[in-house]
Amino acid sequence: MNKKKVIAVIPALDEEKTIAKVIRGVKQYCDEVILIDDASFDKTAFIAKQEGAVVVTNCKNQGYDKSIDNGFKIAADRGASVVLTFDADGQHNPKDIPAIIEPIISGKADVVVGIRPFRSRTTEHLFAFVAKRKLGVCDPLCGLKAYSINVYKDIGYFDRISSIGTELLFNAASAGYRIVQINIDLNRRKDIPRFGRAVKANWKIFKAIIKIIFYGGAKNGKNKIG
Ligand SMILES: Nc1nc2c(ncn2[C@@H]2O[C@H](COP(=O)(O)OP(=O)(O)O)[C@@H](O)[C@H]2O)c(=O)[nH]1
Ligand SMILES: [Mg+2]
Repeated sequence: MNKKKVIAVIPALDEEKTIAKVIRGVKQYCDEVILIDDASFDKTAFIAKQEGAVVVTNCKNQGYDKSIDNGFKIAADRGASVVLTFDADGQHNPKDIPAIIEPIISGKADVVVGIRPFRSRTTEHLFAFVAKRKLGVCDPLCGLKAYSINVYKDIGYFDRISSIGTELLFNAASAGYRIVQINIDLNRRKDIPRFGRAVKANWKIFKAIIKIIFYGGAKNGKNKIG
């Protein structure tokens, strides 16, 4: 039987404090790790290479969505069947990976989305409300998601509207792909989020909501997830 190749894509910006432990944890459950270092000022890329990740270093900051999109292209070229996204800051628990990838490996789902036990920002609640009503997605901004590579190959693009890692999920949901949602663990971040402090991060999320409503898959709500 052919084993399905699982590749993790980790977007990272200045995460030297946590990246070694994150990669070690993720490697226990994935065949390969691709780290997209988005012009970090610190040693994130150096440490990630030492830990055996495939590292892409952007010369200038391209943003979360472009970074993930690039990671998916590389994962597809490297023969991935399942691709998951995982944060570099230590908030996610690698022990959740088997449950996140299992529905795809066993052919029961095309996309699996984590549901975090808490959300930090007001706009995250608003985004979740919109996503739940439109498509039944409870926690669209959860950074821990897994995809069958076929979804990416069929629909593609994370970076068309830059909606913080939600575009492919919404387009897949709208197109009728099978979405499964799973409760995950979440540690608290000890320093400032790389998306910025409260006002900046809330503004980014608010723009993402508007983009998803008007341009993304969410406007087509006919394929509700159960
Ligand atoms: N490639 C890339 N990664 C980013 C960027 N901003 C944040 N990240 C990464 O995305 C993940 C989530 O970011 P974080 O600031 O912790 O968001 P929060 O968990 O919603 O507070 C972390 O792994 C960050 O290093 C960016 O501009 N580019
Ligand atoms: Mg975080």
